[in-house]
Amino acid sequence: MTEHISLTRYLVEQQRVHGRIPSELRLLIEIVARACKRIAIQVNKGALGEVLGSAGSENVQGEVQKKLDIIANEVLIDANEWGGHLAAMASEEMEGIYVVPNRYPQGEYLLMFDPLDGSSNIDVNVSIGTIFSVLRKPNEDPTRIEPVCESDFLQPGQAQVAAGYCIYGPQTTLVLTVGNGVAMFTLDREQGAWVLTQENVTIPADTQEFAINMSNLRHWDEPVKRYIDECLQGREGPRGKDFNMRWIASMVADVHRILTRGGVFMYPWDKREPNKPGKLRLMYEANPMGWLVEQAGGAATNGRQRILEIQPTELHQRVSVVLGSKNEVDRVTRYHLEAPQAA
Ligand code: AHM
Ligand code: MG
Repeated sequence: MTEHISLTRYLVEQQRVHGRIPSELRLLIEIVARACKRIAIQVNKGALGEVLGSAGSENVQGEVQKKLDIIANEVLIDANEWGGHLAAMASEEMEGIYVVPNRYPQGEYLLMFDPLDGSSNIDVNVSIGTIFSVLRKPNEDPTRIEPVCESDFLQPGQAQVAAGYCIYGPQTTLVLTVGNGVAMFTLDREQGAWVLTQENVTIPADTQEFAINMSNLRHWDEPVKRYIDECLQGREGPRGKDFNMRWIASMVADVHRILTRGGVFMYPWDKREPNKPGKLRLMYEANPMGWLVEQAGGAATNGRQRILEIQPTELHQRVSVVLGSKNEVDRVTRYHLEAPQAA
């Protein structure tokens, strides 16, 4: 019989063998995983649970909130505020940070999340997910008296101590890194348990599959046009091979495919809103996904710079994203560096 390794056992062994996870961080990860189970239940109910459709409100980014965006955000906050492991949380759905209320002890970690990524897929029953990123509160100076604040979150992605996502698809899968490779856990619904189903996830360095919203082609910058145009020329073009395209419109699902069989995902800067560096958010989308991809042997850049090295200046900062199979990401990055920089 195959031995089932639970999430708890995996984390305990990471702690014991690799000395990676202090018990408070283990508690944090387990609580996030439990919250994802609750979100999965709501997602599965769909129309029966009256969770579909718009909530009739907008978030700080001016995007219409779906009912499930708000439900997932509340589930994550309720699950995490009492454990004593966190100082504060930040979310795509909240303008400012959420400081752990005074009635609970404050811990040393900071949690960020996109509670429900791929919102446009909810009502059409296509895969969606929850993305999370964990940082340590900086300046652990015992004499510090100022309360935790937004600037404590503004750390580059390479400071993350844990990151992952949960995909709500045909299976519910939790994908996690604590800096020692990437592990995948599938939700066993009969047991209510997360079971380790893949360890040492590896992205092949080469690929013949790209993911980009092609309808934005006319708005892209030259290096992105050059790369995609070469892919589209297939076997007859400079790449000498045919490429396939996939676009699920949920970063979680596109990244999950790339972690499973390789590929390159791009959400580049475009001319529609030239003042925005990109569509996706750095702190709770690009950083955790970038770290997972790097931990699986892939690469993640904004076209010019490694995503994990970007010094954030705002909580809801946006960024251009190129991630996945290393040789393709390196190529796209080279095309950007060779081109004159856009104004
Ligand atoms: P969301 O966090 O509001 O759901 O938006 C982010 C999503 C990504 O998951 C996905 O890659 C992209 O936006 C889809 O964009 P588009 O609408 O251009 O297909
Ligand atoms: Mg998102």
